[in-house]
Amino acid sequence: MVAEEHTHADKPEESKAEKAKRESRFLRGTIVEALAGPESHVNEDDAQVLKAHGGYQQYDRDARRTGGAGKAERHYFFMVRIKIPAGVLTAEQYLALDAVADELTGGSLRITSRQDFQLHVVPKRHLKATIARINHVLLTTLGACGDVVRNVMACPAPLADEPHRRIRALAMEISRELLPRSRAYRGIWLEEWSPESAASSDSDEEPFYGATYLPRKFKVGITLPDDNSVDIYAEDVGLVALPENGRVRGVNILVGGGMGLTHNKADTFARLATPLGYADIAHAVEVVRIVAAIFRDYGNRADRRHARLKYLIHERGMDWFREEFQRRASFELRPFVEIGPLPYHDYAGAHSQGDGRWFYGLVIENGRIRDFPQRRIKTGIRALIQELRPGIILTPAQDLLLTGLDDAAIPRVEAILDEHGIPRPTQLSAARRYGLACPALPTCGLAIADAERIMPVILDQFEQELQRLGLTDEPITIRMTGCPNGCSRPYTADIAFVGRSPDRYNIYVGGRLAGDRLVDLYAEKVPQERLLATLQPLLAAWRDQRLPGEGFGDYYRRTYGPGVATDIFTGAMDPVLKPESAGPAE
Ligand code: SRM
Ligand code: SF4
Repeated sequence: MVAEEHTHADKPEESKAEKAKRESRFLRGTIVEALAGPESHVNEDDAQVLKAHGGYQQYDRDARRTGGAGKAERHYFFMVRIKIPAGVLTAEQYLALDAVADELTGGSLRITSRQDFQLHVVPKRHLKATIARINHVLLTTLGACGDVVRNVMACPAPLADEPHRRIRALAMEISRELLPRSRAYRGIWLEEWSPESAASSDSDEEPFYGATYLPRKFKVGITLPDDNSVDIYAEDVGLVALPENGRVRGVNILVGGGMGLTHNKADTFARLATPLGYADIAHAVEVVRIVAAIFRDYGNRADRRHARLKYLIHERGMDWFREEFQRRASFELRPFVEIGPLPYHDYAGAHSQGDGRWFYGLVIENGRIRDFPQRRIKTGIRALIQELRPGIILTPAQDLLLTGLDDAAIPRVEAILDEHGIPRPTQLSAARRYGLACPALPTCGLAIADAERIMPVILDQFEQELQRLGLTDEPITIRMTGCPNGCSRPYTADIAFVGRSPDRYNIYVGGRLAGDRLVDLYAEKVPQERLLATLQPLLAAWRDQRLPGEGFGDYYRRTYGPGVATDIFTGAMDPVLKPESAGPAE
């Protein structure tokens, strides 16, 4: 094994973001001064550095639309993301976050598509108190955003067997191992600050990351062969732990997944992660460290649009990557073990944990926990957690599992849901259970169109149509994003709507819950009110022509061909979805 390298090979000119990181003195920037200043926002460089602390500067996109033009009139606030490895937290931690949301932010808690929580609409004057209070209950925002290893996901099922326990523990170990080490976080948010204390050290405190951290975000997911709810093929590095006689012996390693693409930029694409090999479980942390280190050393630092592992692998090829990996590894990489399509579970409703206890999966539409006029979701979940004190696991589908419940708790859960007007999971259609939408407008600075806000209406329409066709209970995944960055992982769904311009969407079809297949572009720039009408003929054809049990995406593929990137295992084709990759037109 070679020593850790920081070669930043082939180093052309660095991007603005690289410069901001380099000059930040290990994530300090001038955040302390900016927090103390009278403005409602921070400068561009500090906003960049703040991301690694878990904070995103945003502004009210609705107000900008209706208000006057120009930066000065923007109504700024921050989004704070809490990094929760494997999505596991305690009742006390939940209740503390619930209170912080009410007292210091816009009031909602939002479960993300990576098992985190986000607090939205945090005014600058409340940033320090918000982050400090999160830390007081032993949670952190460090590394939740920014150019570092992001939240490490793991299959959320709280089953009491060794493999499930092992992968949860592994997610936490990888997360700890690759957390930034800079003392800036503590100095800025947790100590009595002064410019001196927060700027205290300029020495190299980042043995792994170095002064400029990674070229961009880096995502890790871990699962078992019986569940793909983490969307393993969308990760920069995905580990599928393979049990033998009840114990995890090793991991299949997949690398180079990613969803983000840009409309009209043919050199950008979504890519499914491809097999690298198999390693003993004892080497799993080393595996992730090496893959991240190759990205650190060779990733594109001049053009952020191409600064993801998937582009590096696409450009240099898997053979180069495997060789580079092996050169750095202390062990021999073994051949990838063949695995079939991974099933998918949303864990809704009551399930046995296998230790005499139960868990109960709540379906939270778009992960948004707040009170709506008819459905008092925030109050209801708080009441549940105050009374039952369960364990909590957030899922990659923006849902929440209450864990460790005894027999008597299940009827109480359902009674409390009923009291607060929250539908029981069993009352929801499959489309509603499996649907995902990103936040988009009004908080996301990159949104082109709405997603979370209109998804409930879109699902109402699809539910009615699916009911008319007698397909209400068929598992189908419909995902929506306000732009092509892919935050709700649209490009592996049965059906995806991706914001193309305000109120218009590209429609993609042909993925499936197993997450191992990319979609085709089916129709472009469809007005929001025509989304259902555009898909109606295809839905009807699915009903009429499908094989027994055949899902929508599978029917589409059988009928219209394999599309761009279906076989990730043969390596015959690089599994990418370019912005213009079109399937058969209607
Ligand atoms: Fe994302 C940027 C929200 C998961 C790909 N994402 C953003 C930002 C921070 C917008 C920004 O840069 O200003 C969004 C904040 C909106 C808001 O108001 O909250 C945002 N992303 C989210 C969340 C909250 C969506 C959700 O519905 O839950 C998810 C937070 C995850 C977390 O807890 O860490 C979220 N983002 C994802 C995923 C899915 C995943 O990781 O499994 C992806 C696709 C996978 C991938 O990374 O390729 C994703 N987000 C992006 C991208 C495109 C990256 C790229 O390679 O081009 C951006 C844009 C960027 O980074 O410049 C982005
Ligand atoms: Fe924002 Fe686009 Fe991500 Fe949606 S997909 S949260 S609009 S960056």
